[in-house]
Amino acid sequence: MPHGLNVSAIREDFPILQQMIHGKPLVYLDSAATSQKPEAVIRAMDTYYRTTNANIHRGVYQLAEQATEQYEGARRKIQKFINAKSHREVIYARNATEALNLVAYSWGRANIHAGDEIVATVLEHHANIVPWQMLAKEKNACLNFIGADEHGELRGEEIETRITPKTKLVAVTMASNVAGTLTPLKSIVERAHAVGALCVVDAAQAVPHMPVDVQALDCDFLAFSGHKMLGPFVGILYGKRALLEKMEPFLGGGDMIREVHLEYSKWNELPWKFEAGTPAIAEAIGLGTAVDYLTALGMENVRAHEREIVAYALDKIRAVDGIQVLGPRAPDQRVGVIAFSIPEAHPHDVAQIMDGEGICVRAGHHCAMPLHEYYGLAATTRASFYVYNSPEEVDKLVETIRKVQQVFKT
Ligand code: 7TS
Repeated sequence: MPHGLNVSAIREDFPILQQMIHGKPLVYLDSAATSQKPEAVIRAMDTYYRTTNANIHRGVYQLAEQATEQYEGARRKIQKFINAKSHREVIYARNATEALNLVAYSWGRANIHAGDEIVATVLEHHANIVPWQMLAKEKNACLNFIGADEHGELRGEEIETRITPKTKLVAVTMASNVAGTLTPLKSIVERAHAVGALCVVDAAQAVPHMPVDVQALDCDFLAFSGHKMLGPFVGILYGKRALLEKMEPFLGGGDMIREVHLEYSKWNELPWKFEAGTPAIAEAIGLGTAVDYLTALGMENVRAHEREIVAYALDKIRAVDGIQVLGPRAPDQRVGVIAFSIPEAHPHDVAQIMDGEGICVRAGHHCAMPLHEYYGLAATTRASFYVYNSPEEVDKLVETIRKVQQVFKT
């Protein structure tokens, strides 16, 4: 195995994959929406509730100290995983969406003014469009988009022309959840900084699938979701410390303060200034365990496995007559997401027939309506892959695509 992942051994770690759906083995091809969880993550959360459950940061008794240690320990694992300089740069959020909204609210509302430009791309998930639309509307700023070509690759020249001296913020995905495109992030960050703008990266489809080093990228903010990387429902915002220090809090309440008086309050230090109220403690601990699991597999190996499986799937799916596949042609330029359209069948019908075979795929616009509009498609069917998917499962997917074509043959 050139990539060093033993998929059949990995599958044994995922209890959910052991079941049958409609009498067929479950083939889970929707990890871009949420990944499955290994036994170790489920156990970490279960153990927390059985043995350690207490609120953090406030108790002096042993359980509370242990809970705090585990919650903060998980933060340090995540810090190391993305190579952040300090644990103070790693903020727990509800999900990637909330992490991006935190930037729009706390940084955006103080730093975007009338006439400023915010630049995003047509590849973005709604989570990296709508907060900027809201901000632009409130501030009378302008929201511009870098376009893509027919293969879902960003137009290089537009990185230069759209990001201008008026640009204050560039919001860009690292990997598209529909086209699968890996964007030229390094040059986008460099261009943003060259005009004095900041760059916020939506890495929801990248951090789970490849090594991501925030210092090497030099991005200012980076958001991702624990639930797409074998962990539970919790998200992360990375931000450069100097920026976070200057920002006002997002939500107000307990834990994010140092002092509260009736007339005024003083904020807590980083990262807790951005963590108001009791957080998702068990989830944070579970994410720490997911990071351990991925680290043990090796993120280079995870990437190599997905590159292999997506190359295999692209070949097989493209060989089917009359199918339209979105995204870059080269597997090196994409993550393990393949959205496709079978012209004679509606994606919901495709997904339903797939379900009958035990195959989970997603149908719809995948929270990327503008990208579908850009390509003149109302919806697509999407298969997405992760560490537990095998070539045999790709074969089942392709077999079922052919079955769909038979059913809808005119
Ligand atoms: N950004 C990207 C690129 C995503 O793919 C998603 C979720 C998000 C942000 C938001 O993540 P959340 O955890 O805050 O919801 N993507 C998908 C998907 O493709 N299908 O369901 C959710």
